[in-house]
Amino acid sequence: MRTDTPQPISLADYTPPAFLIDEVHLDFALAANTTRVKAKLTIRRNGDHTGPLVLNGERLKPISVAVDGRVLGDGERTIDAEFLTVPDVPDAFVLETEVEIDPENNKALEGLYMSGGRFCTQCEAEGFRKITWYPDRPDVLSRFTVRIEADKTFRHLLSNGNLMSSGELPGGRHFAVWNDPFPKPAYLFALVGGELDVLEDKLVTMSGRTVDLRIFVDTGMAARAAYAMDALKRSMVWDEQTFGREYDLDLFMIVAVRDFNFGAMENKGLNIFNSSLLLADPATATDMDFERIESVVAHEYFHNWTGDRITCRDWFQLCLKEGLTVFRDQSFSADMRGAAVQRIKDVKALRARQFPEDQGPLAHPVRPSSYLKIDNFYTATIYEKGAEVIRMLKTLIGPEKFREGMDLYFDRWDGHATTVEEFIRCFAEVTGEDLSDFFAWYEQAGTPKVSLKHSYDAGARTLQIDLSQHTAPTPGQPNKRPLPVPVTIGLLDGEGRTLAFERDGKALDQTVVVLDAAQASVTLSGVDAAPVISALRGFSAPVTLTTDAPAKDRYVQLASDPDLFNRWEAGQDLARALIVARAKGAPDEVGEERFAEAMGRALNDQASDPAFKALLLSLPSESDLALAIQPADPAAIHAAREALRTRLSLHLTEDLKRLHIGLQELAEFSPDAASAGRRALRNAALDLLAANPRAEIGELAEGHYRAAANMTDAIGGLSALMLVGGEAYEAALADFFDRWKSEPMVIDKWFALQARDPDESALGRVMGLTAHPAFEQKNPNRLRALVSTFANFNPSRFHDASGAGYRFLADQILVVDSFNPMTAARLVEPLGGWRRYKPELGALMKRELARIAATEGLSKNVYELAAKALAE
Ligand code: B3K
Ligand code: ZN
Repeated sequence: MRTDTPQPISLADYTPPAFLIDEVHLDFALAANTTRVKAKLTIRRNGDHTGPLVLNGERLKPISVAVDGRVLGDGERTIDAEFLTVPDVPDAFVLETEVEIDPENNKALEGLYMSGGRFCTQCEAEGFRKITWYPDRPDVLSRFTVRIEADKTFRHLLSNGNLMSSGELPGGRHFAVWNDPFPKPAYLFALVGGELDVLEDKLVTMSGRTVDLRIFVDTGMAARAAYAMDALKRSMVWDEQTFGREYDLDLFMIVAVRDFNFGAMENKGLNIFNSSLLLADPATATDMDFERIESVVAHEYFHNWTGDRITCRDWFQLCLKEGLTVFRDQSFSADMRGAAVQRIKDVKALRARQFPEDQGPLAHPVRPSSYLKIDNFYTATIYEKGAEVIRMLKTLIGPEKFREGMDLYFDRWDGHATTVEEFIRCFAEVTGEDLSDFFAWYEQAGTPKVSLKHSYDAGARTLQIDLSQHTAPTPGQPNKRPLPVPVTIGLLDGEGRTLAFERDGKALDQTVVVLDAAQASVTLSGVDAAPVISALRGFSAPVTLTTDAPAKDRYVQLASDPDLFNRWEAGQDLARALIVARAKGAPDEVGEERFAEAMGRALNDQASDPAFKALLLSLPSESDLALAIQPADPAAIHAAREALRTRLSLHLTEDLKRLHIGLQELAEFSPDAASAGRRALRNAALDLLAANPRAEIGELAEGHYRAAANMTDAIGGLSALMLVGGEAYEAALADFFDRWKSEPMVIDKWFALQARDPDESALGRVMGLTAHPAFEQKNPNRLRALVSTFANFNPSRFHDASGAGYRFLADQILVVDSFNPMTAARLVEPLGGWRRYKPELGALMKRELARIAATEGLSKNVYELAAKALAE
């Protein structure tokens, strides 16, 4: 049992740094187990701060510490597990230190570590302190010069900024010196050393400067970086055109590594990527991979302005860079791939990840006010809800004022570390509006529930809409205040035609009603017929909406709402209600049949886009449904959802088969959105056909798998075959492994696919796979492919009544925590929501959490999440 209770860090306790650093010179002598790091820091006191110099440093083997050229004796400095303290220092001085570190045995993948025989770094949030002693906080900005020396077998020696010099050294060694002219915090430092292939390109920026672009990858893989390079160039142009932001160095580099704790990292001028988010070709990557690569390349590139040039004062301001940068990458993807489809996908992700977080023990505001480990706050709330808040701001003030506010922000804060208040202040200034109420979106956790009631007066041709909001308490926030919720509304008549109306004397097709109190009403006039209300169009606010509209209105919307988000949403709402009714033991068979007919019509709508239809066909996920039925019974939800899928499958068999044949692609593979949309629809049709597994469908799926000319179709075929099961599936699975065993990223897919198997045998299979020779617990991608996919995306099997699924997850968390706390902590979430499940299950989940929390030597990362999940 752990005896020390770690102390939280609070936003209210922020104080400016005591010392500032004007120049940093780092000198690395790279060696797998004994890398030497010399640091020369030009330091001065900040303002009238007094007191000792305290620098962060962890797992460093001290060699020497000197102030102004004089080596300090033992009595003149103290070194403990977390800090170097020098009690007596002048107001301005040069500190020189030397330490030794062991990159090869660094399996936490934080600081300097080795992946695939190469050196690489990950410093955000607090990894730099594992490289050298330093004020490891984002508000200390400095200019870095970095010298790297290594054996020539480590052919490329890279760091941030521009290459100043390089050359040969005696003894088969060489060196490179890099300088980054832009002041930056230590978390943006990066270093890479090793044998790599490079894909090169160039881009001429808006002011006519030529920037060299280089993507470094595993040897032999350069061709697989072509799509990422293309995405990078499109991102650079888009940021110029959309936000007026130009790239600032002469060189932009990306390096792909296989061992990485998350997706990618925006180090200044030297992004480091998880190879799964960078390398792609049609044979080994799915359309979803291409799509994610495009968006993550853009995201990390956009950080150059929102994150690097302007950074966060402290980690409580994380959404300042992350929410804003997600908003920027979502806007980019919308422009690249179509706004409606992109919006639907973004909202699906928000609901899948952020909504459960907001309803659970880890609910926190977009800007939290305390934490134990900042690593635990790289959450869907900070990222995805953070992006929603920016989107609402733009909706409320309009696109022109939004751009003006952004320009002011870039202008005012370039080269600084700042806060969310200062960001919002820019918009308040350009609009002249008081945005203090809006700021509550950053400070209040929880998903508001908005309800809409209406009354139509045919004689007066008026429509009154009454809106109200309520947010349930979240941990530490028992009382919630109303938030300003922008609700975008349009009207349809009973035939689905747009119904114009007037608001405040203005003729309109659509309007934004701002619900800025507990309740608000609006009266629209000139409404010629009893309307179908299309509310929260485009998902104009991150809330859950309930309305008093009858189901028939949803059918009108499903057939013809011009707002495609709401057209899709209508289908989801209808499906959700039918599945919930069945899961509660009151199936609405007539309703299900009616729904199947409406889906058939939607599928045959020639005007609508295949990518959109594919989204329409996929029913709300089981975890989404678990939020709608509380306490949740995953087995009942799974059965009810499958029943509706089977009915759709039966009802639509001929349509689905026709789509499957008609959408067969004969042309050469192209990753563009339209082609990907056709493949998505074809695979969705096959998936739905497999919901009614018969020999004939088994053959169809097998044929689909065997004929696949790209990874999207191979996985589509294999997944459908998995639903049918039997020998053909086992044979295909073995074939797939054999074919791809030397491609780690494809083998990750092989593990992930089996982790999603809804069959009763899945838990046993997943546990067995942890003993497979290809399972690597120390590689986060492989671990997540199996363990996290199972716990997050296979609810009916994870929530096995015996509790064996929970025990399996807890065992994995404890083993991984002993070497990689950050990744172990990311596995805790599926247990965290135990209160939302039926009591028998909840008790078993809680038992595993208690076992985790009581484990000796547990990391702060896992402790924080387990303890919060258990707190009353
Ligand atoms: N900023 C990084 C995330 C760092 C996570 C550290 N635990 C990637 C990104 O959001 O772009
Ligand atoms: Zn980011």
